[in-house]
Amino acid sequence: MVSELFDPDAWVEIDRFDFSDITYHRARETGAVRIAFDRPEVRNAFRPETVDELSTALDHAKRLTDVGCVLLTGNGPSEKDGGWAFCSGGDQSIRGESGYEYSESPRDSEQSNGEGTDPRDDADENIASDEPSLDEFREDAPDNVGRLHILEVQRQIRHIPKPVVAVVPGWAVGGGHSLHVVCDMTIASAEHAKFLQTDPDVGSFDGGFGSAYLAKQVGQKKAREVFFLGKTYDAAEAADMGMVNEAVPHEELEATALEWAERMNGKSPTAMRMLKYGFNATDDGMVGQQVFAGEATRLAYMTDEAQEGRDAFNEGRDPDFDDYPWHY
Ligand code: 1HA
Repeated sequence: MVSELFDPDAWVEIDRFDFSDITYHRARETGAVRIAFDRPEVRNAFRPETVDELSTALDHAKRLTDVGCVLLTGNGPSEKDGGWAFCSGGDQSIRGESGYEYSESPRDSEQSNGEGTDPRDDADENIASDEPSLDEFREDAPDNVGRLHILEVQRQIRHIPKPVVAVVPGWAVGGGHSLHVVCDMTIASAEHAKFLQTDPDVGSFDGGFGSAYLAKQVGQKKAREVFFLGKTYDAAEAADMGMVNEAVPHEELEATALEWAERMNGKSPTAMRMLKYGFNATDDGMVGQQVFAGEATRLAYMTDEAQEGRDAFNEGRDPDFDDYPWHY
């Protein structure tokens, strides 16, 4: 069983990756993928391995040109006590002095597993690993350094050119809360979803999207309350605050999320991409401008006008833009 809320008839596993901490499926009927934390016994806390897998799946989902929506959720319930979770943030049991540590030194795991341990290696030759090979490090270089690379995943969610929906069946806590904040929309279980910021309880702080972007969603006073008082909010309260789009009956959570995906997939991919980047742009500074402008460049590339510029260069002649007006 993937998860009690998971409908096996609606999804097919993407099994090219050997994931241990997440599950990854694509919908049979619409262009959507479902990425789920799969550590329900620890309320879906993430460790570095989880973050690597999440990053790989998001990068893969980005490249699926027939997929218009990503659903991010947590499998459950916990076999131990029946508790539900979206994600409870960084796994505190493997937190070292400078961040979250791999269970095995990355160098040892590369040696013991040999080539292809990065799921991206044998997944698709177009999906290259951006990690340096560990034999490029000096023999005595520190290796199992603490990681905080969930922040890289936050940026992936922010920049993937399609909506990402947080589908919250239970606890969204700490770094898990920040993940829901950074997603484009959040749908939550009316009965079981609970939103809580424990960062300052464990001496951690997401001073980036997790707090600043939350304040854009719920207002400064309320966002400060979330972090400074650490109160727990249910789905209805979170919806009232403006950080959850809709609270739905627990049993209908995933089906409703899939309906949302289907609905979004009926829309123009270009319009959706430009909207997402347009929404991001004001908060993302020059990076937001760059990402938005990159898509404007793509649209321009698709015009005869830009193709005349390319053709003129390739043919060794001056470009002739006379047919193209100075639009106003
Ligand atoms: O803030 C950041 C970052 C900021 C900047 C850059 C990078 C960052 C990266 C990460 C983070 C953070 O995520 S910091 C915040 C880390 N998370 C927490 O502080 C949440 C800790 N957990 C809880 O507060 C509670 O467990 C809970 C509210 C999520 C659930 O409570 P509940 O339903 O009463 O269950 P509980 O019995 O506490 O937990 C069930 C099991 O899951 C327990 O294990 P067991 O006793 O059964 O062996 C519990 O230890 C385990 N568990 C839950 N959350 C975590 C966890 N184990 C490790 N890490 C967890 N986060």
